[in-house]
Amino acid sequence: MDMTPLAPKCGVEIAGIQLAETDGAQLEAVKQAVYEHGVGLFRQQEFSPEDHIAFAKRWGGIDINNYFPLNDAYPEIALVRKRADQAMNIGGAWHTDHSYDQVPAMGSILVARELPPSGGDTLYAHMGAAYDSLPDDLKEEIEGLEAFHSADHVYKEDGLYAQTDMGGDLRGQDLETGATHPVVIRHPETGRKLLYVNSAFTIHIVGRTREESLPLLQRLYAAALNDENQYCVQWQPGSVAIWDNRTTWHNAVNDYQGHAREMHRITLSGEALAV
Ligand SMILES: O=C(O)CCC(=O)C(=O)O
Ligand SMILES: [Fe+2]
Repeated sequence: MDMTPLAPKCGVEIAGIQLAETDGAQLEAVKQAVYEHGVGLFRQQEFSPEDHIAFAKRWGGIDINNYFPLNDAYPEIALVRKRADQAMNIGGAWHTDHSYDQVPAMGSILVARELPPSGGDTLYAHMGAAYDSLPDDLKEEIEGLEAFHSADHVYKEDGLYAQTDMGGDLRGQDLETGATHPVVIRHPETGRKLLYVNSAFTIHIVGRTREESLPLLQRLYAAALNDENQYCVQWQPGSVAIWDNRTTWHNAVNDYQGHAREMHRITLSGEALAV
């Protein structure tokens, strides 16, 4: 197994293994690499839906996403799909999945099933590197703060997606979400400090209104992205990415109008987050 960092501070390509055939020691090494680098990229995988489910079960628990359409034959697999005639995609802005849950999903295993002729990349950004790059006064300012997260403005029947041509595909539009997490968390496995707010789901700092919170949140969002801590996954047939929602943000680039794209996603269960 060969591990090659992909950007100075985000992502690792893991070659020389087939995920469907990993032994216990390889699985452990893959987990540590994903926790540390935020996203692991695997090329030329023979990875059927059955392999996908079996691998996710070996990793840990599976969370069923409440919103995305499910694969009829394999209910553990969510379809991250854009039809050729659709304009809106899923996840087309910087975010971290499930921060609106009190126990957020650990991450996802995403498998490319149908790709557009070009484009359709996924960007990742490392929130440990983002935290480290904050100026000292900003680090001090956010010490001990908590933030409230929700997905209601995105997924509910009057939310962002419902107003687009993707709304009809979604489930769970009557759900209500809300969770509070520290603004800076420690990774449960690596112990690294990570910035844990994101512009898609973080609503406000606890104890402040949204209006009072926005200047600080926007400073953090602007500081969180830089060339060194971002990596762009260019999908190919057979590509699989496994990412850690605590360590990274991601953003699915919607630049392939007129073409379909379909990814299979299994969401991995996580744990409560703490400083
Ligand atoms: O389609 C992608 O590349 C990722 C979409 C996304 O945000 C997700 O599956 O969580
Ligand atoms: Fe996402």
